[in-house]
This record gives sequence, structure tokens and C-alpha cells, in this order.
Amino acid sequence: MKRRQKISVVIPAKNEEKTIVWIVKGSRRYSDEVIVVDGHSKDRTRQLAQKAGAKVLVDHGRGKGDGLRVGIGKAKGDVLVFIDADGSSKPGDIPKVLRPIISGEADHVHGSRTLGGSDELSGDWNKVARIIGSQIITQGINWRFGVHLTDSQYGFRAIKTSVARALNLKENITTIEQEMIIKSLHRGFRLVEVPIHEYRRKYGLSVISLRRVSWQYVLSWLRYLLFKN
Ligand SMILES: Nc1nc2c(ncn2[C@@H]2O[C@H](COP(=O)(O)OP(=O)(O)O)[C@@H](O)[C@H]2O)c(=O)[nH]1
Ligand SMILES: [Mg+2]
Repeated sequence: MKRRQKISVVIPAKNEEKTIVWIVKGSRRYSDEVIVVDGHSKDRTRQLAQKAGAKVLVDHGRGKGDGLRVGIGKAKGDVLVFIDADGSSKPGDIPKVLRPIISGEADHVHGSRTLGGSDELSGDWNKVARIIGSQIITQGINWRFGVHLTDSQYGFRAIKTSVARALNLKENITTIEQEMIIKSLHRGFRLVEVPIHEYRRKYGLSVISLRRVSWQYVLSWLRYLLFKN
């Protein structure tokens, strides 16, 4: 892909030593800068990321949203790509999320697992609850803004750095995904969805507890839908 804009890949990672080298090396092929934002890992995530060629930053210990904000603040590129470290998204798909921005059609591109399929969103009650909750949130966004999104929760996205900085992001946990989407719509940025397949995380378990965070999803969804801030 021909590109003149500089690309920074931002990878939030907490205890991902088994996959961090693979994701950093893969991401370097498509970018000018790879930043791993570490969530105070207790394993060798930081050391391995650095050795694989990433710039390593540490978040404030508040969650993935905090980590992404640290990356947004420090990245040097014109365009940011956010990709998880757990192996659920493939670096080979980075050109797919970048393409609409490089071609000038979009300011913010997010991956849709509804269009691309997911290995993570079925198989047990927790996963089914996640897919139902995420669809309700997405339909609320569609109703509020008259759009036709199919996903609002996937962490694989590309966004112009200037746009990410203009969003005034506040969420500390994974609710930052819906915050980015809703605030982009409020501010009239061009949001484009592309189909991306989500794979099962390669090792370990998600660190996110649905029971603990579900009320935060509902509150942040309502707050950003109702108020432009
Ligand atoms: N910097 C940072 N990254 C985190 C934190 N919590 C999770 N992550 C990373 O965020 C990504 C998504 O987390 P994951 O547990 O897979 O959540 P899920 O995909 O929503 O189930 C992974 O790359 C995690 O390593 C955190 O507190 N800080
Ligand atoms: Mg995951």
C-alpha cells in the first residue's frame, strides 16, 4: 500500500508475554512506529516488547482505556492503529483498517466482527451475553445518530491522530471503544466500518469481568449518547 502519512500502531498489553513479540513484529511491517502500552504486567511483556522493536510506555494502572490514552498522547504518527496484544487480531489485517483513511474517505475506521466473524463471541453464556449487550449498545447508537453500524466494541481500529486527540476521551476501561465511536459521530467525523475477523485469544483468559463492568457500559453509553462532551 502506497502511503505518505506516518502510521503509529498502539498495542495495549497486560500480561501478554506469549504473544507480544508476534504482534510487535507483525505490526512493524505496516507502520513507522510501534508503541506497546503496558498495563503493569507481572510477566516479561515490557522487556520482550522492547527487544522486538517497540517503544514501551506504561499506563496509570486504570485499565485498557487509560493505556490507549497514553498511546494517543505520545504517538508521533499522523494515523493511529489500535490492535490488541492477545492474538485475537492479526497484524496482516492492518492495511484493511488503514485503507479508507489513506484513500481520504474516512477519519476513523473500526473493525466489525459482525461482518467479519468472531471466534470469541460464542461458545459459552459469558460470550453470548457479550454479543447481546454489544448489539443493544450498537442499535442504540444507530437509533441516536441514524447510522447503520454493526459493531461498536471491537478494539481493532484506525483513527487520525488529530481526531483521536479531539475526542477528549475519558473512559479508563474498554468502554473507551464505544466512547470513540459515539464521540466521532457527535463531532461529525467520517466513520467507516470494515469487516475484520476476530480470532480466539491465543493464550490465557480475558482480563475483563463482564459482571463487574456491565453497569459501566450502560452508564457510559447513556452519558455519551445523551450529552456531547
Ligand atoms: N495497557 C493496558 N492494556 C490492557 C489492560 N487490560 C487489558 N489490556 C489489553 O487490552 C487488550 C484487550 O484485553 P482482553 O483481556 O483480551 O479483553 P477482551 O478482548 O475484551 O476480552 C489485550 O491486549 C490486553 O492485554 C490494562 O489495564 N492496561
Ligand atoms: Mg481479547
